[in-house]
Amino acid sequence: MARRIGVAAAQMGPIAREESRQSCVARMCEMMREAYAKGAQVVVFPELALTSFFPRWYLEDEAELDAFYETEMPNAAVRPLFELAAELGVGFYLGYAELVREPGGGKRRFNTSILVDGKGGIVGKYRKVHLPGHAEHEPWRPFQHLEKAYFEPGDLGFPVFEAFGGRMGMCICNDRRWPETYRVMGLQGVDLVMLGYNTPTHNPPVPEHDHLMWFHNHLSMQAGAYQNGNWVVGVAKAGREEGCDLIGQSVIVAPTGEIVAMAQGVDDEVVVADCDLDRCDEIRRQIFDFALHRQPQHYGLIAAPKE
Ligand code: CDT
Repeated sequence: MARRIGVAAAQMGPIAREESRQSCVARMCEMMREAYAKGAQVVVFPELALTSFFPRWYLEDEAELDAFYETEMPNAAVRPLFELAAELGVGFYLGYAELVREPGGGKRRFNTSILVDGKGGIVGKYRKVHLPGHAEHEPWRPFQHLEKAYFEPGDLGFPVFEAFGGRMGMCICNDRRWPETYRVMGLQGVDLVMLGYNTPTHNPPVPEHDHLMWFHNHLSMQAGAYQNGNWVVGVAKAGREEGCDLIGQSVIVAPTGEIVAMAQGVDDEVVVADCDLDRCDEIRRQIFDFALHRQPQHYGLIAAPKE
């Protein structure tokens, strides 16, 4: 039986600092309806899709910081999205900031995504492993990138979940630039990797790369798809958000590395592709047959602990 699924990349335009979660969820519900009408069975939303990208601000007030996180999922604000998913029979990937309260009063913070099935049930969770940016306030920057202060590295690895008739994987934004991300999921036979991103058009430490932001975005995802023989769906939060420009160009990439659908603008926008998961075999059998050709005895350094 053919393993085809309609996949939607639901790019979001900017989210203002004052925009409520209810408003974000209403925007996502509208896009989910559009995706469903266009034949999608699963919809991919961006990283940190319920709030503005708050790591751009140095926040000293802990209560102010905490307000950007979710302490339970689903919660009241997000429930309409889960209910619509169940009504339409459409699943989704959602990125959000997760706050875990520990019994002793401690707090753990993760940049998280979940995979929800067409019944509105959570089938998988991922916590971002590669956190970019810096841990201290750096006032010389035009905007901060404090992910290293506001999150700890994910502790769940790169799990793969049986859903939508195939093997689904997740990662988040900066993870997409790392070959290990895709390879660890590739070794588990992943068919489709979903990811959301918030990528500024300006990278203060290396402004000479600013004109390459769009190229590096696609380069990473196309390489990850081709080198492991899986589909990749990469979805932006885009546009001018609180004075900071974020790239768009959300894409759906085939296992051959070809872009089969791409968002045109930098606002809320849905693009859909009919993804044949069996196309993964074109690459996994004919080019990168791991069982036949991998030589892991030469790859030890990749997984060796850091010095
Ligand atoms: N959100 C996130 O991870 N953003 C980073 C910005 C790094 S600047 C090159 C990203 O990798 O897109």
